[in-house]
Amino acid sequence: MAKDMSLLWFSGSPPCLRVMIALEEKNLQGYEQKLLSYEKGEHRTQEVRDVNPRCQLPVLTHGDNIINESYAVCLYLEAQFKSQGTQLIPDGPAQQALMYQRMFEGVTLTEKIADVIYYQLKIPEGERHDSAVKRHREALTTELKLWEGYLEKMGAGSYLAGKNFSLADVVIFPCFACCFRFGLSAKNYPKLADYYGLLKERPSVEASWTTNWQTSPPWGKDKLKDL
Ligand SMILES: N[C@@H](CCC(=O)N[C@@H](CS)C(=O)NCC(=O)O)C(=O)O
Repeated sequence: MAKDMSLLWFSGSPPCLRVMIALEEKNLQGYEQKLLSYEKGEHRTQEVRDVNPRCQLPVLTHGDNIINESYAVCLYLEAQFKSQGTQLIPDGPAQQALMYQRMFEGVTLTEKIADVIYYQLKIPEGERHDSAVKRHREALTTELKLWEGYLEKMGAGSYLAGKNFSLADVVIFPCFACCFRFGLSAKNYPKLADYYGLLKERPSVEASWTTNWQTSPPWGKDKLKDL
């Protein structure tokens, strides 16, 4: 059970999903939750600014500790609750090296996904260019093929950094969940699709799977269909 812990989150947000999966894996159910609406701008308040000057979610509060970066939250939870729930950092140096490597490659993956999915949201109308859209889509395709190759090399039923589920999966799975939510083709990325299917059945993911993950917004349904 989670004591003295609260989470500000959005439904359908990959960084928020990371934190929720980590909390479940560490058996930290029962924390206080506040679900905010991105569409209604509920994150642009003084209450949120006080815990994150960038007004971004997730924000986890544990006692007097406030953490508003999803990677930092995941590492913090594993460090504080090391012997509770799933061990999320493997023991051996080689396994740790691969785990941290994949985990932080997720930063690049996240950026490339955002460049494609949120281009219209991030770039004002007069500043958009078809050439930039094309370039971002090509860069994301190359990136996703790289991950497809990683999974192929790991073998069927494997996780991103080995035979056991780890922090690499906690942080990367939401990126792929986002891709499939926005129409990525399972046919074009069969290993990513298998991995997505494997993790979707994990109890920590099922417990964190909220309505927004079941549908895509009308503007985004086919966004990644042709990659
Ligand atoms: N680096 C942050 C990024 C968090 C982030 O981008 N959150 C988005 C939701 S997915 C957000 O709060 N966006 C609201 C905004 O930027 O106004 C993390 O990993 O926690």
